[in-house]
Order: sequence, then C-alpha cells, then structure tokens
Amino acid sequence: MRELHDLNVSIAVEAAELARARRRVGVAVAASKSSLVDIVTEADREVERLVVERLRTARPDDGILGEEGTSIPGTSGLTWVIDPIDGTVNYLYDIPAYAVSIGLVEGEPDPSTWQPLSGVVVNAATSERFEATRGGGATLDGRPIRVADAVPAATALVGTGFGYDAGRRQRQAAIVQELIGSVRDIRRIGAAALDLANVASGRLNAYYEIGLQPWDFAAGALLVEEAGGSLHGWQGEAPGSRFLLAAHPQMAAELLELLAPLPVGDV
Ligand code: LIP
Repeated sequence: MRELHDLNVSIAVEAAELARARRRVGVAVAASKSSLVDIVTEADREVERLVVERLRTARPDDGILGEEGTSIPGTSGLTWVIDPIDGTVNYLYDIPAYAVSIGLVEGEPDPSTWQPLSGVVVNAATSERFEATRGGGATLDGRPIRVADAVPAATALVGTGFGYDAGRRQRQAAIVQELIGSVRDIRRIGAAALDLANVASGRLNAYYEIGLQPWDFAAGALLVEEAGGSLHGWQGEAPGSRFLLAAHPQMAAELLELLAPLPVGDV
C-alpha cells in the first residue's frame, strides 16, 4: 500500500507541476464537451497523458479511468481514477483553485462498489498536497488534517457546485436559494476535489453537489473519510453522481433534513 501511495503522490505532484507550467505560458480551450461551457484545454489532455504514461510504466496490470477519455481495463483488481485538472474553468481563467486528483480504488471503477485505497489532490496553483490512504489518515503537506468540529447547520459554511447545462444550473441554484437562508453561507469554489479537501481540512463544514463524475471525487472522498468525515448519497443511496454530501458525521442528518423537501432528485 505504501509503495502504491508513494507512486500516486509522485505522479500527482509531477502532473501538477506540468499543469502549472502550461498555465504560465497561456491556456486556450481545445474543445467543448457536453455544452459550450463544458470545456477541455490541451493541458487537461497533456496532463492526463502524462499520468497515464507513468501509471502504464509502473503498474501495467492496473485499470485506468480518466476524465479526458482514458478507459483501460486492468487485471490486477485495482483502478486509477484520474481528473487531470479538476476546476478546468478556474484553470482557464487563472483562478488559483484547480487540482490534479488521482484516486486508486480496489474493485470495479464504480463508486457504489469500489474501495478507495489511496487519494491525492494537489492544488496545482498553490502546490498544496492533500493525501490519504485507507486506514492511514489524511494529511495536508504531510501534516495530519481533521474535519472541523460539528456545528449547527445555521452556522455551517457549505460548499457546492453547478453543472454545465444551463437548465440544470438553474435547478441547482433554486436549491441553493432555499438552503442559503438556513446555513452560515455558501461557497462555490469550482473544483469538487478541492471542495472535498476543504471539508477534510476544516476549511468547509460541508460540501454537497449533484451530478459529479467519479473522477471528481475518487480521491477527495477518501480524504474526507480519513479526516473523520462521512459521505452520504441521496435518500440512503451510495454517494455518487446523483448526489454527494461530505460533512462531519454529526452534521449530516441536519443537512440532509434541510435538503429533503427540495427537488434534489429532480435536478
Ligand atoms: C468541475 C467540478 C465542480 C463542478 C463543475 C465541474 P471539471 O469539474 O469539479 O465541482 O461544480 O461543474 O464539473 O469539469 O472542472 O473537471
């Protein structure tokens, strides 16, 4: 496990350095995906190629699933789940909140059944390195991190995010409009992996989002759990693309109760 995690850290740090270097010389949209504003840059693709190349050399029997199209089945029972640049729009605008996120999971690359083993999230703009191993705790630049102490929802700082489809964003915003009056405030940072790292390190009390992709949270969810937090899905489902909430275990019930009457399932 240690060797696999050290490999994860080494590759994530190298990939973050590449992303930062490309940002310095300028970034342009290479293509759009699900909508005009769901963009990919050449750096996203280049960073994913670097991560895949390193993993194929070091771990040729493992599976790999990446946001920018990598889908390689493995025979080892392990799969690396990659978001080469999470927070792509922040990256395009040079807002210093974009991260390389690499999770290593055991089992099928299905968030409802996989067992996370190692997670690394590197803020490529600031070089902050969040990491966790299953049962080994979570750290920020080598220092142990813990979720913030539980607080009532009314004083909770809650992160969330929005999708790339305009109609879905409006439905998601309608939920925020209802929730914002019942919590301290809302933060929309623009990178799920960093939102989860912020919960794990106590910078947010909670984070929820509707419509994430497996690569958005494969590493960050392990950070939260190893920092003493818990992950929740919608109405008892496993946390995943339909809905994911990360929070201190003693806060989750109240936050889920606030969300329950809202059209989360219809977004
Ligand atoms: C982003 C997520 C973010 C979400 C954005 C987008 P990307 O991922 O990290 O939480 O709100 O809509 O999905 O596209 O930057 O890798």
